[in-house]
Amino acid sequence: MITIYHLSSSRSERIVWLMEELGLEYRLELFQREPNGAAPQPMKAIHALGKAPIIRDGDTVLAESGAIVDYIVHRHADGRLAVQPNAPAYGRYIYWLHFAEGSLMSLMLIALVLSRVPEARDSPVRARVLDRMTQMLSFVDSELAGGPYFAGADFTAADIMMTFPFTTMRHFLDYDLGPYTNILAYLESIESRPAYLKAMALAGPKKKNDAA
Ligand SMILES: N[C@@H](CCC(=O)N[C@@H](CS)C(=O)NCC(=O)O)C(=O)O
Repeated sequence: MITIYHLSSSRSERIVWLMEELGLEYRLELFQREPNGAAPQPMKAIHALGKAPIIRDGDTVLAESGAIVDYIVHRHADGRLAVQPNAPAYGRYIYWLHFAEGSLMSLMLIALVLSRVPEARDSPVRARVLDRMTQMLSFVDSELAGGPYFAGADFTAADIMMTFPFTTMRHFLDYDLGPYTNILAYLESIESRPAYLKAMALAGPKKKNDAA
């Protein structure tokens, strides 16, 4: 059985959600963040970087949420919630699957770090990063216009990767989703999914302002 090492208020909620969507059994091991927001030392005994999520599946220990999602849907779910390479939606699927960490979360983390540096408040660098946030959020919003999901008609693992930046991440980085009506409508549909609700009850954020 897969063990999910879950850090409070973190990306590892994605893996709990994925397992709930797939109806797969798992064991959940919970870790609380240190007062400064870092993952606790025992997570480093499981994986050298000690960052969440980490899973154990027999002899395999795997980190990196996108890799874990890909691993689980192919190794344990016969490709359910993935899009097959010969399907028309495959390009969209892998784009959003990777965009979540590769582009969106990396920009949000820069914005997060700058938001914690008082001297950066009025700097042109921060203004540029915020401009890029606006550009990226507008892009995502326009891409969802044809929805209902990131890959198109069907809910996929790309949705599991793409939701965290608009939900739990906002407990760390305060930004306004108000202008992005397609993203808001999308989140409403996600938040009505029983598997999502169950995963958030088990592994969702409990309080604001932990460090990401
Ligand atoms: N790109 C990685 C990021 C992993 C990551 O930074 N996880 C955060 C939680 S959301 C973490 O463990 N932070 C605590 C720390 O770095 O000590 C992924 O998607 O898994």
